[in-house]
Amino acid sequence: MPRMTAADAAVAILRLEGVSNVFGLPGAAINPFYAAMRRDGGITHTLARHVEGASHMAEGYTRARAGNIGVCVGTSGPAGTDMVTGLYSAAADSIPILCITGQAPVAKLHKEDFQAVNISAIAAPLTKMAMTVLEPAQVPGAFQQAFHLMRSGRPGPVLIDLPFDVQLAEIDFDIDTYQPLPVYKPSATRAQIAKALDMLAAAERPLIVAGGGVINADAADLLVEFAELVNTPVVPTLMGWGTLPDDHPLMAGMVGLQTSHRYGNATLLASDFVLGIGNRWANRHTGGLATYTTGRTFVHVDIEPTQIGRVFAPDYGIVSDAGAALRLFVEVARERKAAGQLAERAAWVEDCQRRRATMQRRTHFDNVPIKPQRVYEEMNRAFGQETRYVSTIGLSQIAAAQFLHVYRPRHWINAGQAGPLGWTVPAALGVCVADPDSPVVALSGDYDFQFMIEELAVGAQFNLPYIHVLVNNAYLGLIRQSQRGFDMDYCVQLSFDNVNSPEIGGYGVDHVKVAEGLGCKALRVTAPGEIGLAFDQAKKLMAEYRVPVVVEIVLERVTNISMGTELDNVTEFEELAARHEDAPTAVVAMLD
Ligand SMILES: Cc1ncc(C[n+]2csc(CCOP(=O)(O)OP(=O)(O)O)c2C)c(N)n1
Ligand SMILES: [Mg+2]
Repeated sequence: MPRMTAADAAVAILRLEGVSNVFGLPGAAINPFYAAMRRDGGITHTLARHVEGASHMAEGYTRARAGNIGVCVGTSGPAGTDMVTGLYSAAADSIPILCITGQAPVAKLHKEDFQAVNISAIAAPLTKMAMTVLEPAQVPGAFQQAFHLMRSGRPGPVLIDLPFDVQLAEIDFDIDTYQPLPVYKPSATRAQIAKALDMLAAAERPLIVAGGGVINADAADLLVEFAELVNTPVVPTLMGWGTLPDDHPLMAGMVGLQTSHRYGNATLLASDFVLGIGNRWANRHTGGLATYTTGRTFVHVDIEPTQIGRVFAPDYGIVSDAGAALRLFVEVARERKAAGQLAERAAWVEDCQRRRATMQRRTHFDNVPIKPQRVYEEMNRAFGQETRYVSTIGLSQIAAAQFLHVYRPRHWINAGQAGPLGWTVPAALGVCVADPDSPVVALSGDYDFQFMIEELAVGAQFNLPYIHVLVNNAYLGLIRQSQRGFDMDYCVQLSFDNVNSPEIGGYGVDHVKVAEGLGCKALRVTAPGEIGLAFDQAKKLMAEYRVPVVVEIVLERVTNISMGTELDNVTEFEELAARHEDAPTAVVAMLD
């Protein structure tokens, strides 16, 4: 039997499970693992500047391509605790990442050894498995199980913690006969699908809600095929945005309190039946449950049995992988169509389209300082359908979801549930590593950008070019807006007079200088007419220098973005679009 260190076995398994990239940074307690990676030679390592950054890079890497699993590696103690936010973000959005940490030697774990922390206990509630491997011979099994769990059922992260002596210990391990464990994904039965279709057939104004589970199952094509067969409009959730292209005639708009469209909410409220597939009824999507559910019937399809009924009791629940369910939905719907048994629904579809063409928000403003709405209009003009957008949280993200367009799955890569500030730069870098060929455009508010700004150096060092649109209002904008309810503007200002950059007029941090200092290119825009030109210039700089290019857009300090407490109670702070010129890049032309 071949003998090798447990660390060598771990690296060999990573390779056999399809890992070719890892994100991380070494420390003494994880050096045996790094030595094994070096001996192997087949894994590309991206050196993060902050361990939390490595964990978000891993998440971006997973989310860019079906089948990818991002791996982040750090040493013992603070490296593991730094990655806890990454585990939370991945768990909250059902994204598998594998987090590998070094640890003090087994015999020292209870002796308060230097940087020994019980990371598997800390990570337990955020992971599908968090294990400090105490026996070297268990290392292969731990890794095999990790991949099985990450890929099975509801996807999510795993942490494996490797004590120093465990990594170095020699074990017997036969790489040649290693086999990944089978993946478990429950599948709906025909009878269940037929029943759900009967319920849909009985409805007059049905909708499909498509969640991130459709993307995780790589089943967007099936979703579109099914929606077309039954001629039923689709509401993508924030995590499911891109499952149906925004210009599809069955796109009904997004629903929710913040990241939503006026026509999406109106259509949901006008519906009498909702078929949710691979979604979680997130509270930013539903708002108050009475408003969301009263007067309509629900079917919920989810891969995780205990998700059915968690938020509210659906009229019917089906436990299934979204892809497996959609394959059957398509099959049974095709048979019913051939038998002339499907409802026609043209009037309802037209109704939804009419709302789309009339209930738009205004984006075309010529103000200086720039109003944020105009930025998204210019982004729609400048960036094509192949663009992958990356963002986390803030007024910037909320407005982006209201105004940008997404045409493909995995082209809106957003920390939808956890929304950790600082996620955007590293996640965008992970996406660039996974897909160097697609244009990547990240979007941050100034605070999100400042959180993990140092990761820009990783993009410069490893030549990971992308465009980072930075909308700067020198405010914790979303929190400023929510403080209106407390009648205060307290601890949310990011503005100050920068003694080195008086020309930026009290907006505080000189992001252009910082980005340049980290080895990136950066441009600043202060007038709406310059935004498009800056994007063109950024594309050229990116191609020439192969580094991240930051386009900072200086916004007006205070803009309130549409949001509310209930689907029927979203406050509009700006004048609405009245004619096409008010929302010139809307996918459906505004009917005056
Ligand atoms: C780690 C973390 N702390 C706090 C928050 C709460 N939070 C959400 S948005 C926000 C302000 C974001 O400001 P900025 O990035 O400038 O975006 P803006 O809303 O101004 O567009 C804060 C503090 C968070 N999401 N994550
Ligand atoms: Mg801000």
